[in-house]
Amino acid sequence: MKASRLSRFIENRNYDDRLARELIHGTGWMIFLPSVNPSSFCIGFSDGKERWILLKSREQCLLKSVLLALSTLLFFSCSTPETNQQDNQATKPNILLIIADDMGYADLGCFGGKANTPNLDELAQNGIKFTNFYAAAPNCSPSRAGLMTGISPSILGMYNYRPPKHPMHLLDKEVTIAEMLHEQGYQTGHFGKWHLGALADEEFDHPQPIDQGFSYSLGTENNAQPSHLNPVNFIRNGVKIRELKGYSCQLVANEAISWLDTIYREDNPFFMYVAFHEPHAKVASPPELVAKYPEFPPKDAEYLANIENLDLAVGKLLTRLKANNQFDNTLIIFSSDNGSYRQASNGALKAKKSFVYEGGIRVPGIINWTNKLQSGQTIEEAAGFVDIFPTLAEIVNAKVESKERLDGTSIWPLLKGEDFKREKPLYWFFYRTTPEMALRTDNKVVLGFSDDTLTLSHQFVSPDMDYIRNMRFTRYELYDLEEDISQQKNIFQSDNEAQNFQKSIEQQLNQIQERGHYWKKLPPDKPAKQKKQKKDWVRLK
Ligand SMILES: [Ca+2]
Repeated sequence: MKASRLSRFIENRNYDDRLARELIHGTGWMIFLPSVNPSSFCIGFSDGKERWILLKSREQCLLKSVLLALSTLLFFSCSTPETNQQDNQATKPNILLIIADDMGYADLGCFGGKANTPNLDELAQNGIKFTNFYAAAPNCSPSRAGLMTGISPSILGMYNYRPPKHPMHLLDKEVTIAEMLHEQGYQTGHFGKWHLGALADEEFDHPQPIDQGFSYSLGTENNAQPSHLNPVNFIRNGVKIRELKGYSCQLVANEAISWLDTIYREDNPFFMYVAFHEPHAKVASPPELVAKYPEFPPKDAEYLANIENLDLAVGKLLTRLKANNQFDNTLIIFSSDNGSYRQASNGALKAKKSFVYEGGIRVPGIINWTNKLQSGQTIEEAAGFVDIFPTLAEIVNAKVESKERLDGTSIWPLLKGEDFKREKPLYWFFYRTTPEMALRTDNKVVLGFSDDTLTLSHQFVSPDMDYIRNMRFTRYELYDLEEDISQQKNIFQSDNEAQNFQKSIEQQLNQIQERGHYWKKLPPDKPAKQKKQKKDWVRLK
């Protein structure tokens, strides 16, 4: 049974007394499933039909304790689709999507960085390195929403990063990579940061990883707390767990390996979404790795060691795949959800995390698939997060409903060395900083400034929605990225095609304003004293 359908049963509180009685009297067979709500749990009852009941833990606590021991094993026998199981392994690749959090364009060794990253460097060397690879937004939540759906986060309504206890989330109706692959017979697992909505929070009825296509999940709603070391806020399949000992990236890699060893069944291909928390602040790194960077100030050494620790965790995962002869037929994608908050980590790029200048959005991009892709390639064509969904859909031959909603284009022809034509320009919208929007066509990027006087609370608050709906650009910048990667020479006044670029970005803004999800119930505005001036990169510098 499809996980999202199960969640709808849970949402509908589809409680059936007769089924409950049969269950308790032991006819038929039953499956325990962790519920999205930690105070309740769900029991599946099979009598040839897919019927499900929800029991509250207080009412049935004894039953729960007996069933808990059976849960993990049986959970997966339920959530695996029944079709396409026989020939998937031969025809479809395993897919491993690895995302770093706040890693800059120039952090990895193979991108000229100072951190020691042999595993990711080797992955790039034996695969494809993208030098113009883009996150979907300059911040966590919107970028991950674009990655999961192939749709611009501003259309999805993910206009901002998602603060704790906030209504904004990736809507259940959106189809994620995990849902698309699950339908194609993939066994799916999420490991690490989520940041697409509230996790295991009774106050918010947000779709959980299981509702978005992941049949297994261990991770956090947002960042590892109190830091990467011994995090206390991990949630496994809807259940909050206690402090875990160790560093976040190693814990996440260990869980992914454990999933492969004990839960994954090799008659299906797998999709693993590994979203490391590193190197997002608060950084914590093993002292022996920090000691390898004595020439750097302590804070920088801690950051670089953090990148190295992430690389070691990636190496551990790859070693596991190689040991089981799974590496060669695994399509591996590595990137970061936005640019670094550390300027040096973005190399020559202008600005950093939260800005739509290149430093906020251009990130490392590596794709490796030994069985199919030529090694040692460098691709300069612009590509990015929103392209991943259509690319994977093409590779696994999945039918995409509402294809016209996709903002990304399949880069499968590009990966194979064939002609590639982007269907829609890449663009980035982030209203909390200025410029508010960037749109790239070939080598040129146009930026729009609203020059508003909006002051900002830290949250996405009620007046912001109307600001997004009504804002207008009052000035523009244009850069030729092939000539000017650092965006130092604004050619808007001199470029012959400037008016066309202006028209393109205005039209795209209009589409956001017409089609972007409208949040009706947002937190109220904050008192003026809690507000900050909107960040402007030029003024900041
Ligand atoms: Ca981030």
